Amino acid sequence: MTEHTSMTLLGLGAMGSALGRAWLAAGRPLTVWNRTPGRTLEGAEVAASAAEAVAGARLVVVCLLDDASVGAALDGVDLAGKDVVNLTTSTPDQARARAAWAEARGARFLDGGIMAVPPMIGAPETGAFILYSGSGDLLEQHRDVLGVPAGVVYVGADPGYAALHDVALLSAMTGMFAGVSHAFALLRGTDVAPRDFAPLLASWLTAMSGSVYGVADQLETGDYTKGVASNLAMMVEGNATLLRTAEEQGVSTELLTPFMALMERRLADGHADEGTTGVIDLLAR
Ligand code: FVH
Repeated sequence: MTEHTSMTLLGLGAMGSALGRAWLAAGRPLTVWNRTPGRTLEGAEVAASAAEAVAGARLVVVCLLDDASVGAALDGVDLAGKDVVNLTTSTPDQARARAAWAEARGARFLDGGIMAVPPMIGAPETGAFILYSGSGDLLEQHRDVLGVPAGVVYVGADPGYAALHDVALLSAMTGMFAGVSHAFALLRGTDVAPRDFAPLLASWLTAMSGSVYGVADQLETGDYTKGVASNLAMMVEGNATLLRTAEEQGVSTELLTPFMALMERRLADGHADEGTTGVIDLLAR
C-alpha cells in the first residue's frame, strides 16, 4: 500500500471541485471544506470547518475566489508545520504578502497560477499546467500529488512570480480575445458563417503565435530591428485599411485604436524599421 501525505482542499467552487475530483480519481485520500455547506465531493471526507480540515492534514491546498477569501477562510487557523499551496488567483504583491503571512504562522508556502479551465483539469492531453513559485522544497516534496491535476511549471523562489507569469499570460489572452471579437464583428451581417471563419482564424493565430520568440530575441539583444519581417512603417500604413474596413462594415474601432496609437507614436519617434517590440518601451513606466 502506498502511504499518502494527508491532504486537504479548501474551496469547492468550479475549479476546486475539478481539482478534488482529479485527486480522488488518482486514489488520493482527500479532506474537503467549503464555506457554504452542502458542496461536497463523492469519496472525500468533509470537514465542518477550515480549522478542522487544516488540523488533520500536512498538505493544505487552497482554491478560493480571491486573496481576501483566503484571508477570511484561514483567519485564526493554526498553520504551524503545514505545507500551504495557494492556487487562488492573486496579484504578485498579494502572493508575496500571503507567503509572508503563512510563513509567519510557521507554514511553508507555494503559490500557484492555474493555466486551465475546469474541464482541462486531470486531462493532460489538453496542455493544462499550473505555474508555481515559492518554496522549491515544498514543491519537490509534493511534486507527485501536485502533478495529478495538470502539468507542473516552477518559475522561481519569489512567491510573486507564479502570479506574475499567470497575469502576463492572461493579459496576452485578453488581447487575443479582443482581436477575435473584432474579427467576428466584421463578419456580422454578411453571409460568411462564423463556423466557416473559425478554422481560418485559429490557423492564422497559431501561425502568428511564433512571433513571440522574435519579440523575446529582440528584447534580449536590444536590437528591435533584428529579424523584422513586417516593419512598423508598413504596418502603420496597413492600419488605415483595417480602420477603413471597420468603417465600411459598421464596426467600432475601439478595440484596435489604443494599440494602433502606440504604433504611430513609436513610428513618429523614428523607428520605422522595427516591428512592434518598441511599443513595450512605451508601455513600461
Ligand atoms: N474557473 C476558471 O475558469 C478558472 C481558471 C483559472 C483559475 N481560476 C481561479 O481559481 C480560483 C477558484 O475559482 P473557481 O472557478 O473555483 O471559482 P468559484 O466557482 O466562483 O468558487 C469560489 C470559491 O471560493 C469560495 N469563497 C468565496 N468567498 C469566500 C470567503 N470569503 N471565504 C471562504 N470561501 C470563499 C466559494 O465558497 P462558497 O461561495 O461556495 O461558499 C467557492 O468555494 C479563483 O481564484 C479563480 O480566479 C478559475
